[in-house]
Amino acid sequence: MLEDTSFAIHPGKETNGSAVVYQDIGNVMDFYKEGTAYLFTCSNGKVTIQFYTPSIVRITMNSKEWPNLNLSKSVIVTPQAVTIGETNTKELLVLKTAELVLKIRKSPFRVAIEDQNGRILVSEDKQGMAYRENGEVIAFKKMDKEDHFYGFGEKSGHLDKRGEKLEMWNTDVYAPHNPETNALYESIPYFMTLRDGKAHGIFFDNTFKTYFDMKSSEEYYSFSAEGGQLDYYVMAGPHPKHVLEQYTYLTGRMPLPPKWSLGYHQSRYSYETEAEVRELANNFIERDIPVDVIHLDIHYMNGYRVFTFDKERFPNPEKLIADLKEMGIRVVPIVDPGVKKDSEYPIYQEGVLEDNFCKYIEGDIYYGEVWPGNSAFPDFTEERVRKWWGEKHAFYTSIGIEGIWNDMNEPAVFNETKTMDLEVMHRNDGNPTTHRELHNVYGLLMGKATYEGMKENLHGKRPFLLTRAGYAGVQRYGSVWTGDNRSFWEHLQMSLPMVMNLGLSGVPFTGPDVGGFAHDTNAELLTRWTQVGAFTPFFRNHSAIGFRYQEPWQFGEKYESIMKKYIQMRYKWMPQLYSLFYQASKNGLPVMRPLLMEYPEDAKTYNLNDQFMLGDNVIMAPILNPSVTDRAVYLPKGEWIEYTTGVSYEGENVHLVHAELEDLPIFVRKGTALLQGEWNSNQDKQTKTLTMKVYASDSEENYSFTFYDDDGETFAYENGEYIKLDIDIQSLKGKININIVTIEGNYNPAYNEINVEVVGTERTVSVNGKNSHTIKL
Ligand code: MIG
Repeated sequence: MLEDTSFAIHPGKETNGSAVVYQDIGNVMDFYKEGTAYLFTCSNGKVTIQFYTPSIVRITMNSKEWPNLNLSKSVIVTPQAVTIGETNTKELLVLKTAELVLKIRKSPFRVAIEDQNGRILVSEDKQGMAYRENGEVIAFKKMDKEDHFYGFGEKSGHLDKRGEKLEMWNTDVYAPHNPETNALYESIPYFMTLRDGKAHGIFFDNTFKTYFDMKSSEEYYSFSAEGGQLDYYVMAGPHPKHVLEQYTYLTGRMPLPPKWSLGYHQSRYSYETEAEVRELANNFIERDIPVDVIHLDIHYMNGYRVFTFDKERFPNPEKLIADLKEMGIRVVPIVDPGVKKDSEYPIYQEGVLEDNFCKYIEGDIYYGEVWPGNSAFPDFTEERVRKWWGEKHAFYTSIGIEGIWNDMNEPAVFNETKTMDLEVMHRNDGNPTTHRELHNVYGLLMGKATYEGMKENLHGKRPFLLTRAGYAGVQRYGSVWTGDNRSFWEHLQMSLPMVMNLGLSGVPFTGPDVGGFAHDTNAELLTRWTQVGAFTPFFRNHSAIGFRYQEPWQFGEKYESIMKKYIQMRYKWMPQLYSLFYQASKNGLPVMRPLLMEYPEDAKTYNLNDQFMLGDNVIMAPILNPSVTDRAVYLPKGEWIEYTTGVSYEGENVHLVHAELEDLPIFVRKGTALLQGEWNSNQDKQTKTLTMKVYASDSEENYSFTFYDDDGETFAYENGEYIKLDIDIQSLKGKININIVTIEGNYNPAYNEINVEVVGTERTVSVNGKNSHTIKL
């Protein structure tokens, strides 16, 4: 029965005019505090409010019973002991921490959240929190004229999602990846709102199909789910960087990846034989094109059975892997979740006998058609099954494999719905529930099983995981590529906001298939894309069966030499990149960022899609169109130097820059510094000469940054085997003062000093007060 507080809204043409009826949560009848939670009994449901830190609050609504606060697959922390001030009047309950003020109106129940300065972060629209008889839950929030929305994980379209309606449902989308294709492989129901230079975040931790609607109204936006609880966290910011630190405090940060995984990856669906892989590797060596990883797509397996090699195509994988490793190249094989139904296949036998596959409630195994034919799917929602799957990876690690590529883990199934039957009942560690509820976390949990299993099997070496599907928190296990794009200029363009929004969603290690997956690429597109790829966090060239091969040498010497230059540049920039990855592992900040992250006060950055930053001081302005050699570049506040030409540019200005096919415009902010290594050879990728380029400023500037390094492949850094320098740089008239604020760790790198090189006008340089151009380590 719906009470009189129910209301109807007309979300627009989509419903053909028929109203959708929601039940409002109603009035607060009673509330009390228990432990860290405030519990409210309302006329039409129950609500809890918990503070996780002074700047993070969680609100959970359940229409029937007390909210279950232990369902999260993403949140890895519990509430801290936060000091809360409390003022209770007849109309209002005010809860105050050092960072947040919650004004809870009682009739009807509505929450307005402000920061300690009275800045409103979120306030509920007149409709508040509500639900429908079909189980849908929804929150309506007021939308400000100045609100801009970012994050939302992996989405097509532009950076700012105002005016969009987004759906979260992990989906294998071979085509088309159009601007309106918004359910893709990853679902990260999280976003950041930027309003007048200040930011806050909302994480809607609901694993059902969810929607975010910033389109239907100019007065309010909403987020909703097909079922479950309305369960969301508000993060106070106020800087976009704070929001990301707060969000990744909740959902975790990426562990330091192995350094080799930051190199260039070459892939193809598929390199089909050992001979082909050897020839490919030789090509890289002979041409002196850097490569760290060759991926093996599904053809390496025996009839697409995971944890097998095809004996004819790959007669001696162990030898292949050892030989490639000598050449400085690692092999990463693909592993899909589908296990072929074949009673003579050990993985299938074990899976059935040990009861590890997803089943219907009645007990029948769910079978779906995927590459191996009819297949069963491990129930990754169960710890026991994750362990089993993880242990199976000894098959790979025992022959020298250190990285795994998880595909098809939405899970994708070749049928009408593209996925598993929604009625399948997952075990879910003792809390059984349907695939409808857990669909969006299947990939995350496969990633967890794989990463943890690989880590265990590698005995101290860092595993690398590449995963297609995921949910909030996926950064704890792997890197993400953006799936089956196509060799279109439009897809090169779209990859920038896509990767930037993934970065704003806590996932720093991402990138698209460079050159485009489906469709035939062409020389110019591949060259421009490789220039961009050299600076995206994940850098892999991958292409589909039946389309043109797109290794860097496929289009002749002219293009090869340009691509080679940029792939080598990737390695020259490795010390800089690795230091940024270190930061990401510490505070969750993305390696590749939109400009708005560094310049939130500057409205010109709010929907700047065709430029990006690497860290806090470098702007890339690639050419993203065919036959084009000029483009406009917006440079924010400060003075900038173009990396290759050394030309200076004024900030807060749009400049027209020229870039021939061999040029990628890169701008470094004056007053800052860049760490540069060198390219030696595939067999020897270690930096031996480390240079710090200081971009001298003419006005007084201070810049602080951290340089980090370690062995790049083990967990020895956890025991102090690293080197970390906090460096301050002061640009003064005619002078650069470098101060090593702290130096930490006992790792001995191959270089024993950092050479300081000043870019710009002549300066005297001092290190810790003494005239010198070297930092001794
Ligand atoms: O149904 O393994 O996105 O990268 O090459 C296609 C074959 C399955 C989809 C992946 C793609 C991979 C391909 N896979």
